[in-house]
Amino acid sequence: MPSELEHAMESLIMVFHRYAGKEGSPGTLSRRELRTLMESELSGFLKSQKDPTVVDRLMKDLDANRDGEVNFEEFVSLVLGLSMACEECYRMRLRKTQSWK
Ligand SMILES: [Ca+2]
Ligand SMILES: [Ca+2]
Repeated sequence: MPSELEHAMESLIMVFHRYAGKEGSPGTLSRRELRTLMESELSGFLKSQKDPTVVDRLMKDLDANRDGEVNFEEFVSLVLGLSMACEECYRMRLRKTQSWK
């Protein structure tokens, strides 16, 4: 039985490959695959971004090796960035509830 963290890592890998395998290279996300992934798996984040070019800008930022595709390493840096933002919100909420006591 995998632990919570092991399960989270496995989910990350599974989600990446589910979308990366749709077209072109099965090991990397094309722009269209990234968009589909964002729309299905990160729709909350996408909705909070009013800019319609957010996926294009994200793609440019993430593509560290400039090959026009997002590999797993580049994808993980996106998840990491979003997780850090979420953790910050979490801490802020925590602090608020504590100050109410
Ligand atoms: Ca692909
Ligand atoms: Ca790349």
